[in-house]
Order: sequence, then structure tokens, then C-alpha cells
Amino acid sequence: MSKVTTLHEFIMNRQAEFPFATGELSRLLNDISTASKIVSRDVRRAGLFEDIIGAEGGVNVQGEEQQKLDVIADELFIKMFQYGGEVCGIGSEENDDYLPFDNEQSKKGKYVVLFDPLDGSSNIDVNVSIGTIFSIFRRKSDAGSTATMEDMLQKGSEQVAAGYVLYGSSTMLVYTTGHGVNGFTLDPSIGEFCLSHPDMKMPEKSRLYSMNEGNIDVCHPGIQNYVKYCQETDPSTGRPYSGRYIGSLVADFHRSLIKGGIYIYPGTEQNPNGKLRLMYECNPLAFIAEQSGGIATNGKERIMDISPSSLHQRVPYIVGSKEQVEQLMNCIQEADAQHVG
Ligand code: AHM
Ligand code: MG
Repeated sequence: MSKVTTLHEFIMNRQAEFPFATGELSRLLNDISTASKIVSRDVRRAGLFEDIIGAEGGVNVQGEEQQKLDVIADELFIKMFQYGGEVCGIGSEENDDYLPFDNEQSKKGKYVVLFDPLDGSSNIDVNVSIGTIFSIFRRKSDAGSTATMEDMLQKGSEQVAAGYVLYGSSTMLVYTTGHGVNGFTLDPSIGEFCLSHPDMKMPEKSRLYSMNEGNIDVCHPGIQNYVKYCQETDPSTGRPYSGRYIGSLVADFHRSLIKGGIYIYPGTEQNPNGKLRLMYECNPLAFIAEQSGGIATNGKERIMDISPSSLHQRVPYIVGSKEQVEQLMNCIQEADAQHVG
């Protein structure tokens, strides 16, 4: 057996590679890892305790029913950020407004975090994988002052780090600071995330596609054409592509990262901006996709180039293997050209 590298050790080693690093981002990443271990523990025993499983009774700003675990995870991460001292404010899927921290230590914090504490939480009751997604920016306002909306609403290209935790058949933490992507598996026997997937690269193509096909008749004709192409029998294999849709973005994305694939959540006639939120779902996964060789777009524009206008802004989302996303983009352009012509 080769030497085990824990996440903590890995973060510290990376920090040493940057001569002017102060350790604040490292401490923040360690806080995220600690919070996610606690959430992982709660997710793993949710079925046993009524105070963990089931609906909370409230509805979040998106109009979605909150699960008890959504609220538990949200409060836990917020506490971790608030008392960690590196973060001056947060934005979360479960809170209508952004939350500036008013304790003196936090006001000095350099970073803001945008996060989805428990993505795919409608899957909790049926024991299907769920995840946490996070995006970290350096604040724009002066250290020592109260965090502002401007700190929150930065383009994805300004992220300093992003990642996700997948509570799947094992718990994994995958993150990037813009120098490649690394994945860590939680070893429950020692309570540590251990490096299991160094320098992850998303395959350039695959024969997998992932979409809620209930939306197929109400989405862009270019997407319809691409999905039709996927469903045609390929003479070289005698088979069409395989459709894979878990309905948990983190899990669907993770599969694409490992096996290749394309994930599509389109704008529809009723919801032209789709469902997924730019700041804490699309941007962080876009950063990981690009760092591993993939692409993330809304069909017209690179996700990380979009100037955000609000905390809970939604965008159509296409993310995955380079060749597959490029082919879908061509289908969109061809359909648009036919429409104009
Ligand atoms: P959530 O943040 O409220 O859990 O919603 C986001 C989830 C994603 O994880 C998933 O990809 C998508 O919603 C599924 O939506 P749909 O049921 O419309 O296919
Ligand atoms: Mg979500």
C-alpha cells in the first residue's frame, strides 16, 4: 500500500508551493471538509431518525419544499464559515438574501462563499446520492467592513476555489483552486478524506448523455436534434448512446467527470432560464469542468463569463465532455441558422 495523503496534508503541501500564501484559503477549505464530514454522518443515518429525514415544512426563496437536512446542512456550514474567521459573508440556496457576518473576526475575512448546502435533496427520502456545492471568491469590499452584494455577485471566472462533496456510495470531496482537480474519498474508519483521484481529467467524449427528457418537447430545437442523434443507433457499435439521469446534479456531474458525458438542463418555454442556479450550482461545477478539460455553457456563452445580476439567478446549463458539448453547440447554431433562414 502506498502512503495515504489526507486532504489536510494535501492542502498544506499545496499552500507551501505558493510563497505568499497566508493560509487563510487553506483554513477555509479545511473548515468545509470538517462541515461536510458532519453532514455526511447525518446523511448516512437519516433514515433512522425522524428529526433528520423528511420535509421541514418551509419553502425556500425558489419556492421549493425544504427538507430537514437542507436546513441542518445550511446552518452547519453557516456556523462553520461564521466562526472560522476567513469568510466575511455567504450566499446560500436556502437563504433569500446574502448574509454578511457582523463579528469583528469575520469582517476581516478575505473571502465570500456561495453554496448549495444539499443539492438534489428531493432524493434524500429515496436514498439516492446528494451533494454539497461551493464557490469561493475573494471579497471586493475592504477588509474590516461589512460584506456587500458586490462581493457576492462576481463572475465565475473570478472564483479562487470551488468544489463539491458527493454523498454517494462513498463520500467524496472534489475541488480545484485553478491548478487542476483533485478528488478525496472519506475513509470513515479514520474520519479523513484521503487522496483517491489525483489530477482528474474529464474524458473528451463518451457515449452517455444526461437530461430530464420530460423537457424535450419544450426545449431548444438544437438540443432536441442533439438528443435525437444520441438516440440513433451508431453503426459502429450497433447501439445508441446511453441515457443516465440521476436528478442530483452533483452525482450526474461526477459521473461525467469520471466517465465522460454531457449534462443538459435547458431553458424551456415556461422557464427560459432553466432551473439551475448560476452562483452556487453552475459556476462551481463549471470551474471544475474547465479545470479537468471539459466545457460549461448556457448554449451561447461560457458560464464563467456571465455577469450575475442576482444571487439566485438561473441559467440554462450544458456541462461535460469537450467534444460532446461542442457538438451540441453546433446543433444549437445550426437550428438557430435554420430558424433565421
Ligand atoms: P435542488 O437544489 O433544489 O435540489 O434542485 C437542483 C436539482 C439538481 O440537483 C438536479 O439536477 C435538478 O434539480 C433536477 O431537476 P428535475 O427534477 O427538474 O429534473
Ligand atoms: Mg441545488
